[in-house]
Amino acid sequence: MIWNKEMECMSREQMREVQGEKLRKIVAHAYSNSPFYKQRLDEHGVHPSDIKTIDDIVKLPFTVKQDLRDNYPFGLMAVPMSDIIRLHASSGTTGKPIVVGYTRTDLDNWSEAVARCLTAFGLGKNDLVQISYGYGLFTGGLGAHAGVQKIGATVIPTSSGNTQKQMQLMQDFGTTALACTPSYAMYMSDELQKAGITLDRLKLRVGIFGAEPWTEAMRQELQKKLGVKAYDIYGLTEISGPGVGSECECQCGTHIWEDLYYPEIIDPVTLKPVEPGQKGELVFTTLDKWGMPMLRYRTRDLTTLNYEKCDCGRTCVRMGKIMGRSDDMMIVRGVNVFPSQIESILLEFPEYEPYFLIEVDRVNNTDTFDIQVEVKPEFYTDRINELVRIRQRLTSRIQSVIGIQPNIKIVQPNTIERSTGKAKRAIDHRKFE
Ligand code: DLL
Repeated sequence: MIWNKEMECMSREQMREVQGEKLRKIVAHAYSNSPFYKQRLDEHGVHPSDIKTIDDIVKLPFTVKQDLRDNYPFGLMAVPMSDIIRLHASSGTTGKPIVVGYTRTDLDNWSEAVARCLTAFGLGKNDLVQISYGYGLFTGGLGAHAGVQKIGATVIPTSSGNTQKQMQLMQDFGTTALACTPSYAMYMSDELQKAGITLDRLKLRVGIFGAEPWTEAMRQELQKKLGVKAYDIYGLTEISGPGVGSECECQCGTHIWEDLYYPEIIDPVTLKPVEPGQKGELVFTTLDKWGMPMLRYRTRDLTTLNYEKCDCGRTCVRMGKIMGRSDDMMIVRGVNVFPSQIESILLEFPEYEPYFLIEVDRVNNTDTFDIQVEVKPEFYTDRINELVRIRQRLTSRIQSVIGIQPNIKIVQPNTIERSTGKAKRAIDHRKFE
């Protein structure tokens, strides 16, 4: 099923027309109503009249997270506050939170985007969707909520946490779809197993997982453990929230709803567009968001775009899995390390749990690279030789994939903190002056 066939399946030429038309309007709106954008565009010598087709987007300057921080809280709004009917915020790890504001039209467009995602997952009126993303300033809970209502399915607004109750309701209500971060889904599946709740007592069939990077190996694991088809849903606060794009039944790339959110991939160093299909930093322009439009916002997410038509019939561009944020990437002893690489490797080993914590520090001018991992309780034996052997295999595998040798620390089962939201999987203790 396709929620909005017209927008999701139009030809590339038509889409470019729609995008060009919308870009002209949103740039004119931002220029006339946001002092921030007026100044930015003036400084770059660009005027709204320079924007004629979607190709002209490259004339626009970029917007970055620091712009949102510098203009905290409402400096990027392009409508009077009386037209803003919702605020969300994202705290990030450092500094002031960033704040976003939505008009009624913005909320409608956002729920339209989420409705497209949910329909692409095969959900409809008869489904019961348990939303275990956090409700509140985080966009996950309320964003997913509005989309579920839009398609006429039943919302079970549990928010995150209180896992025992989540499991109870899941059984009692016959939840058919679970929406949460993949790390919370993994934790929940372990708890279900511990509680002896077998899959035949559940009606789950779809997982709506996103808000953090996760690997194909993790998908296989979650599908097996929860008895669902696990779909990726992507989004970010600055651009609206969950539902900027999602997979379809083919599970072969995340369709971006391009009539609402225009994606580009740039080289994060030269800031020039990369060759088609190449990896780079994802940049979004919101084409239909009026409260707080974003022009060429640099997401820091690293991925690729594929414009080939999908087997599902949708023509909207497909984004590859997010490799990680360029912010998350750590350079350890000169080598790029992404937490998702460790996740994939751990899932290759039946002995290990997919929970881990990377800690990097610098001692005597050399980077240390420690990884805490848990073995499954049945492998956590007193036989020290056994553990040494398992540890050695993991060390070699990580060294061969990443190129540097980690110091693996096997910790007791259930030691690494379980997450009900976005998992924290790396800590960098190094001080860079
Ligand atoms: O995480 C919005 C969201 C909520 C998306 C629920 C999906 C589901 P932020 O807190 O602003 O918003 O974080 C946005 O999270 O730039 C990516 O780095 C990461 N991210 C979000 N979805 C995915 C995904 C929400 N499916 C940041 N895969 C983004 C990988 C993701 N990373």
